[in-house]
Amino acid sequence: MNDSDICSRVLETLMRFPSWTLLSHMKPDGDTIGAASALFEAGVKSGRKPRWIGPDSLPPAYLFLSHTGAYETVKEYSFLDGLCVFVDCANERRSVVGFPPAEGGAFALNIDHHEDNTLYGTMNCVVPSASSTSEIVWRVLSASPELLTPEAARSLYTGITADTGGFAFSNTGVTTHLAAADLIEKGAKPAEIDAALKQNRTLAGTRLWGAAMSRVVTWGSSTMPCGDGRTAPFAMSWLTREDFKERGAEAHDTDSLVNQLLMIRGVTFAVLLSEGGDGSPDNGGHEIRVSLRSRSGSFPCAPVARELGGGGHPCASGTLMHMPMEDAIRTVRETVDRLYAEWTEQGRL
Ligand SMILES: [Mn+2]
Repeated sequence: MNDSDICSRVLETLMRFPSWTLLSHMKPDGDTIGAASALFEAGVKSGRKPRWIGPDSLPPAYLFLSHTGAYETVKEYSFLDGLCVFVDCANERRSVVGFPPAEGGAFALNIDHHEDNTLYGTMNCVVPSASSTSEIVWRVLSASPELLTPEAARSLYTGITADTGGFAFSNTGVTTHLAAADLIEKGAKPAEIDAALKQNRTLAGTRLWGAAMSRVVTWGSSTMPCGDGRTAPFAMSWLTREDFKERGAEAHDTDSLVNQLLMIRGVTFAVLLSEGGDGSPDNGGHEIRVSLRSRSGSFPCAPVARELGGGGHPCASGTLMHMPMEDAIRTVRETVDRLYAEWTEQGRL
């Protein structure tokens, strides 16, 4: 079955169920929020009563999108029936804990673009060639234009810009721009969306970025040394709990900060470590969120993330580490160096 067949079957499936539960992934990003917001709108337009849940609260920057007020933070469930739509979740553990539920006869529809998606759904609509889940949802809803309202168009355009870094990453393709053009025609306003997403950094967040920028380090490897006119390919920075506290900054203030490290000349691989939690053993102890980005087609960051217990895309991935910051910094750096050396040895670079 080709991608457009799958997309039309998704629409049929959606229309078969009178109640929908939309599930977004943990630490929700623009894509899972935009795509779910548009599906919620489509549900309302087609006379359904959708519900929208996820394990973490939505970042304030996205609250301008429709139906975000209906979003519920739910950590765990034991009962689910009707249609459950997993939105942008590579595996079922990325969303609310408890799937498959002990009770209820839920039909799981898995709509995603991660290439490591585990196909956990009753029905899987996984299109790795799509820039974003929002792009897939655009294809799905396009077959029924009355569902693609100006509000839905705004949400999907937001999801696509978020996952493509504003049409800049290598996942941006012809279809991405066709989708964007169609969404503008349907009522999405690029400048309004850009202002909502980008002109909203707090002063505390700005100062936090300053702290991360001022301590960034770069390094080479035994096979790609610095010097001799070559620049270091790896960059790393970190933020401790104290950094956040001193400036009154919050966890979501680091959103997209790691991408800035990729703007250093010569850098193709960037890492940001950011400390969360309260550090007490009762609450899980140390919690370091690791964000990885790669611009190099030959050395993706997903294998590094997997080695550290996480996952993601070739150009953007992440993991969570439970150890003191100094140990996490050392472990990440050693893992990058080791994998890079291995890949060089295997002639993959
Ligand atoms: Mn996505």
